[in-house]
Amino acid sequence: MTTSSPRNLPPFDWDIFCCVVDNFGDIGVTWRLARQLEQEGHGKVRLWVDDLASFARICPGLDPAQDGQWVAGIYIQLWHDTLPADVTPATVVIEAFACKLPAPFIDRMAGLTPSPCWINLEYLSAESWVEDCHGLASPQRVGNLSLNKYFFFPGFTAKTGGLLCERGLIAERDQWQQDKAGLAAYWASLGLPAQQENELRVSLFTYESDALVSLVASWCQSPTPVTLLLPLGRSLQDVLRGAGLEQAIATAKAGDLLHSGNLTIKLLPMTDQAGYDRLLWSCDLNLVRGEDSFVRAQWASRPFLWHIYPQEEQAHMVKLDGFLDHYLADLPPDTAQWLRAFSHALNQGEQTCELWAQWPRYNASWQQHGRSWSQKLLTDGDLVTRLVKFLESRI
Ligand code: TRH
Repeated sequence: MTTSSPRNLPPFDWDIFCCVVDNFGDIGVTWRLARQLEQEGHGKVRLWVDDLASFARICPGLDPAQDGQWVAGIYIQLWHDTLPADVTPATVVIEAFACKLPAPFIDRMAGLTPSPCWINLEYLSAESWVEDCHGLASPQRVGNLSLNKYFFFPGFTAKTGGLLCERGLIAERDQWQQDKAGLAAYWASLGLPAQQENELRVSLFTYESDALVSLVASWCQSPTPVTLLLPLGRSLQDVLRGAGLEQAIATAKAGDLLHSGNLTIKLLPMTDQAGYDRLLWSCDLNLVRGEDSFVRAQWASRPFLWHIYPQEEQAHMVKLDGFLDHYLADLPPDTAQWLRAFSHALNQGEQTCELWAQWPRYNASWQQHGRSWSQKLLTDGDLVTRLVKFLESRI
């Protein structure tokens, strides 16, 4: 189960294990966590990833052919069946999303004194049970030893682990959003003119949904211009169908600029995460998905719609409503009702034309809400601050 490799690696403070289930969310979250820990001075981080090709899509500096490599100050180790012979577990070992650590690695953890602090970083959910489970210990038997594994749940309330948000991110966002010349230069870098006074700019990074077809059709018929920024991916077909541009599906590529009625569609390549954040900060409305883009849309402080990752037996709708209960709590009841109906329609593939027709009525209060919401989320600190505090009370 082990191979030797002369690598002269430093002792690590953090080992983070990530199994890429599908798409980019698992690696997206762990990569942000790794960088934030390193950049904010919490020590040396090693990130174990089982799929470097997916990772490279959001991290252009990564070479998927390397077994081990340093990127942005993080040591990235390809996680395969064979554990490097010289591996010593770090002080803190994070198993992301219950990804199951390799048994020989757990044996080595158990052989250390003091043993590493073992954290299972869970998926984000706004459901109320999360508060009861956050921070709980689960004793694990390793030979005749016992190691505690702690459940760490991200979340939206003080009794959870909070959300990933880098120090300085909010100030950077504010500066970006206030810098008119900078924004014009950004749009120009994407091959677009500066935004017109009455124009709406929307980013869209969702899964497939029939709801997109009717939404995009509404934008085509909008009395004012709409520009859609569309990173190439799973929503392409529905979007182009909605725009009546089926013939462009087969040949669509990043950089293309398409027109239908009052809608302009700009197809974008995937960028690194900082580039995606800037896209979210620049748009008036963001359609996002999964876990990480969903959180980042909240830091953009702009209206957003969440296309949640679909689960069996509609379990995701319970999660969606759990979030909406928090998110909509401070909005006027009619705005809240409309937004809930809109979120349900997007997630259940229903018609959205009539819902979209209400946008001019609710847009202003939604915009305003975006700002207060992002401030409220940080009242009790970001995820890394809470994680470090949690560990201090355990180590
Ligand atoms: O990609 P996702 O759908 O990921 C997931 C996974 O499927 C996972 O298994 C599931 O459990 C989880 O969703 C809920 O959505 P997410 O989480 O938004 O991740 C996308 C990542 O891609 C995010 O880190 C942002 C990043 N990204 C870029 O870095 N550049 C880009 O251009 C774009 C469009 C996204």
